[in-house]
Amino acid sequence: MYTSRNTKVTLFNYFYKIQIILGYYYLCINATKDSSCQCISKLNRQSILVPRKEYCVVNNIKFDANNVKEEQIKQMVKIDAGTYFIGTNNPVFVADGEGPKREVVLTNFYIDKFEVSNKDYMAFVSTTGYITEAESFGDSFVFENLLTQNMKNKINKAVAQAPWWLPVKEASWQHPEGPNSNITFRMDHPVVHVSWNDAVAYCNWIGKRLPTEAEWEVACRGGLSDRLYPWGNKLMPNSQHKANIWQGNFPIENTEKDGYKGTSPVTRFLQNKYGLYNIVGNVWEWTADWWITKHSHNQQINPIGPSSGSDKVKKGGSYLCHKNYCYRYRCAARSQNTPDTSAGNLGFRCAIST
Ligand SMILES: [Ca+2]
Ligand SMILES: [Ca+2]
Repeated sequence: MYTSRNTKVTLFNYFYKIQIILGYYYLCINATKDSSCQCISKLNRQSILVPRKEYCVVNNIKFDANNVKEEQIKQMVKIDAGTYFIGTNNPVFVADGEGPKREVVLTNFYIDKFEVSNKDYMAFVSTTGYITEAESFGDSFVFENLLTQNMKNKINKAVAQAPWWLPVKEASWQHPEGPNSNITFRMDHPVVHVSWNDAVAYCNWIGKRLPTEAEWEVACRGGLSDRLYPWGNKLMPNSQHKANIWQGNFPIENTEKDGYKGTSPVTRFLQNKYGLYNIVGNVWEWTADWWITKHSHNQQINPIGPSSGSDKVKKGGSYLCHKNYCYRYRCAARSQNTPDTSAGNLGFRCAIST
């Protein structure tokens, strides 16, 4: 399966050179429409011209917790079956489909305590030889201020309306800021530059799946109701940083008051009563659902989102989020990317059904 993908690399790259131009035009148009946030919600690759194999159709697969190794279960928390609320009637970004507040009924599920780390992903790649889409395409998006001046001097393109996002050649999960960077001292940090397809491939390999958006948000809320964050409504209770986000004047000044300019270890910020870390902040997290912005007010049982679409839902915001720029480190907040998009602030965690 992985070998057949490798044979398409050359073709990907050929068409990519042409389509990246069209891609930036697309990004420019859409960024102009949505001035409320220029995170990476509009950073989408436009270059898939050959049929690709899905590793699975997540929503149609039944997973059995008994098949997942015991040590894996220890790294997860069980969310009990029940009736919960997701969404909000006080949306910050109405166009994102943060509302309305709506009732969902979920069956038992487990979700990872931590974002999937570089160490985790390396185990997958070492075993399977998997090639991520960033590696296939030959580049990925990196936040400018994480690059050395030497690297920036080599790049003459940037994303319209969000010029701090640069397409960096050979940026990948093993080289987050390009070929001269590495993850040697970041093995406990979240894996980044992984597309939705790359995330699904990992989850399948380890016997898990991506959480649905409803599962992710219920997990985020930690048993609280009508709260902004996993721990409550106050961003910094007792003056303590609860998440790895941006402090300072985005995008030119990052005071790093939470201790991190980029990613933090996946074990760093415990955020709610369920025992989840970095469920908001650090890196955005892919969910299984296709993206829509119109939601029914009616109660839904184990909702899995629409059956098809062009973008996948991501949740939680990242180390680049600031209230004045991308106030999306809230449980109800959401954004989207095409399944083949990757960037330096986008990762995932896995779930399983019971
Ligand atoms: Ca930070
Ligand atoms: Ca996160």
